[in-house]
Amino acid sequence: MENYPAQEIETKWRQKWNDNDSYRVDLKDDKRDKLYVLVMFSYPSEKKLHIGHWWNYGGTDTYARFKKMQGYNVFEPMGFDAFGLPAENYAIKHDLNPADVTSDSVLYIREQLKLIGAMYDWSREVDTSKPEYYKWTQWLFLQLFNRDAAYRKYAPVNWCTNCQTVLANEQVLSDGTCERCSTNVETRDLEQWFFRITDFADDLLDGLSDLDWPESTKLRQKHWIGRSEGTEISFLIEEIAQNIDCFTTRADTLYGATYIVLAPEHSLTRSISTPEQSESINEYVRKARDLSDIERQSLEREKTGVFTGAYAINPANGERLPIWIADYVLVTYGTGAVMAVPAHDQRDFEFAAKYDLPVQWVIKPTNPHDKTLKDRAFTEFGVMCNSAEFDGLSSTEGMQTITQWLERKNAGKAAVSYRLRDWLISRQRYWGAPIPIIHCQVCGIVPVPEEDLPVLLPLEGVDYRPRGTSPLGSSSEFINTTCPKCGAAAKRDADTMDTFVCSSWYYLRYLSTHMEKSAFDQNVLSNWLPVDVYIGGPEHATGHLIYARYIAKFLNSIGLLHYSEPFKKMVHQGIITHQGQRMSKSKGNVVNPDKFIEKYGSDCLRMYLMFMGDFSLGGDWSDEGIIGVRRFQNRVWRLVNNWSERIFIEETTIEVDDSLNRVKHYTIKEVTDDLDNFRFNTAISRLMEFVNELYKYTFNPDKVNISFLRECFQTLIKLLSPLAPHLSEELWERVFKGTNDELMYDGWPVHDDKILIEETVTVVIQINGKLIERLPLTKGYSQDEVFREAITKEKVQNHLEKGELIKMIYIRDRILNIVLKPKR
Ligand code: ANZ
Ligand code: ZN
Repeated sequence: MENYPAQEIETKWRQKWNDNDSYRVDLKDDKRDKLYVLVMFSYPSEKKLHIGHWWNYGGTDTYARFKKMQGYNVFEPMGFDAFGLPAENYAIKHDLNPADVTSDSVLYIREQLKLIGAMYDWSREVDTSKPEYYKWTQWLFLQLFNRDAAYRKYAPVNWCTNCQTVLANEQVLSDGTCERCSTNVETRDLEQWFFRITDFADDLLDGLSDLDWPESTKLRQKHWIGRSEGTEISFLIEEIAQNIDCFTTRADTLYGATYIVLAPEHSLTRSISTPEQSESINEYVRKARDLSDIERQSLEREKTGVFTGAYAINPANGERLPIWIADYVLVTYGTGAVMAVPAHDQRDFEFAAKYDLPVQWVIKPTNPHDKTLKDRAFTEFGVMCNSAEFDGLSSTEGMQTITQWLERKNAGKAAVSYRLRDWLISRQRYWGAPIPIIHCQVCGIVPVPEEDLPVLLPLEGVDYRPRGTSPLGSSSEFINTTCPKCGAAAKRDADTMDTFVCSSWYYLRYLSTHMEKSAFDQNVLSNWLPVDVYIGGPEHATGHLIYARYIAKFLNSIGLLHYSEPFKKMVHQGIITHQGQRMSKSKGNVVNPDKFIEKYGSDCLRMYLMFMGDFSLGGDWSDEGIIGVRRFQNRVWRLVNNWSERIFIEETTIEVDDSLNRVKHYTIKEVTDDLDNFRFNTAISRLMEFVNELYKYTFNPDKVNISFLRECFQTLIKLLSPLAPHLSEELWERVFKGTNDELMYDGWPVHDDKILIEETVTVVIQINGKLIERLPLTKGYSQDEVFREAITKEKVQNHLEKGELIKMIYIRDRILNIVLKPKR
């Protein structure tokens, strides 16, 4: 029997699926439960898909196929996040037009995607750079604008000198560089467009608790939102009779404040500085601009600052505190001013040491035996001291008592601060959705009327290269218009929207691609949302995943969506490496999928990737590894084909093999559970074991119960089908054609617990090498499960009491060896 002829068969099935429109989804089907399986769409920057795309698209499709066979009406769409810097920067580098680069790339990638053999319903593709799509992105902007949730503000913003555009905080990495090009990001004062995401800060936090997302991702969002409860305390500057309000989370340290720090950009900076100081202050303020907020807050950076010459009064003890300016205080957080407590805040401590400012200890450890170090701040909670009538209160009591006391004196109040900033969405770049706004000298900012959408991005006549101002401004045809309100000559807004606006709602458009009169179809949405499973990288935790949640909450708040959490369950794919390293062109270790598809077939590539490692952890690619999977596929191919002639001859005299029957049910149970949890690698291992058993069973054809073997083959092919769809369809057709043409709709196998339970094994419990117990247990118990059984036995308990458990060694279904260290 020949090997699996991948090329021929895979082409045949893709053609067939295409001709039969096999994967068109009926969104109105109400007989089956819906399941919306969404994978983050691709952005076509350069032509090719790489192996990483195969990893998450292949895995996602395996899950989707499995669920479809279980009877769900599965919707698994695909599209293109086509606007934005990746395509644009690539185009500029190669002196091409971003629109051409994008459409070429989409054409090419779409064909590559088809090779995966995924169940994409291409009639529902979205491309965010097409007017049919961005018309509705602009409509979304107008919905926000009309409710004052999109606004323009002159503010200090992140500026990438290489990309020559502003960036949202979410696009600046923790080392202060641009996420796209790794250039240092600086601060500039510019008038820009923002979305009021901060209005939903609490909703975004509260919503997290109901989501079935990886805890680490929820935590990252929580930190990013950064809700912080504290106190705002007023320090009076007598000379100008004005207060400086400082936000603190440690009101209990008020008596330890020895100076005040303002952010360089604070509005009081200039009015309080004495003439002698003002030159050095101006210089300092200017320098602070070269850094992004993120860099300024880095704990490793050496603190710098300047004294203003002014003082403010501590409301608690009347002390005069010098007012400094330092860049580690951000104008955008809290009130932009800090009461510095060097004894109990490490940044203040370092600053005070450098500029020789006093340190006053006002918190001591709760346990009087604990010593504090004098060469660093004591930042923990403790007991108040050196704090007049508040001495002896715990930090927690102190924070409350001091806050109430300040409230009575009118010198402070309880306050909440958030790290989250409003979302800066305008970009000084060409390749994006134009902002649907017109600037009129008479009427001011005027929204483009909805019926005039889309505001088309001109594909010709624009010098699209970035130059620090918006390229669209260079097109007089685009920029000059008339005011929709008064008819006077006016100018269009020349900025485009951040691509994350496009991707904040694309999952809604998939459900309504054909709607011309509105962004989405409410009826369909109400049946199909939320997305049941969303698959994508964890790097989106504090970007796309927050933006999309925000937009859903906004649309919900204005009655356009019936739900406010778009993605019920989130799965992150891991990263695949090659030769132990992340793939990159510069290292020359990028694996090109095409070559392997040609050689081994698409199913083999998909299955090898899934076999390589845990889906959410990733794995290391090896050229040899794929051969192992190829061999397995050939084994299945030959086994089933070898029997295809004989499989329908009834043979009744031979009994069903109980042990193989148990393997069969065990395989169903495990593979089902594995696929449900994106554990593709272990599912494949189980299938390999099953195939080994089938080979053993068929070794002597005279002892085979044919109808039982037939059942086993059916089970095998079905379980294999989500992992190797082409191969499985072909085998099904060859062997079972007529009984059931459409493998996919024939249902997913179900195991019988009764058959499994009968299979018991005896697991020996050893303690320090001595046999203590023999336990009859169900096959397949994990170490934990065996241990749990073992400790119910008295003999085991008695032994365990004599020593301290150091480790356990478990040989599946045979021995659990417990190693104890004797107690003294
Ligand atoms: C006095 C103090 C004493 C503070 C102490 C801490 C410890 P989170 O938890 O992140 O909200 N802070 C306030 N506004 C700031 C700004 N704009 N830029 C930089 N730092 C700022 O942190 C709140 C604490 O960060 C505040 O509490 C303040 O320092 C500082 F023993 O005030 B604290
Ligand atoms: Zn950049």
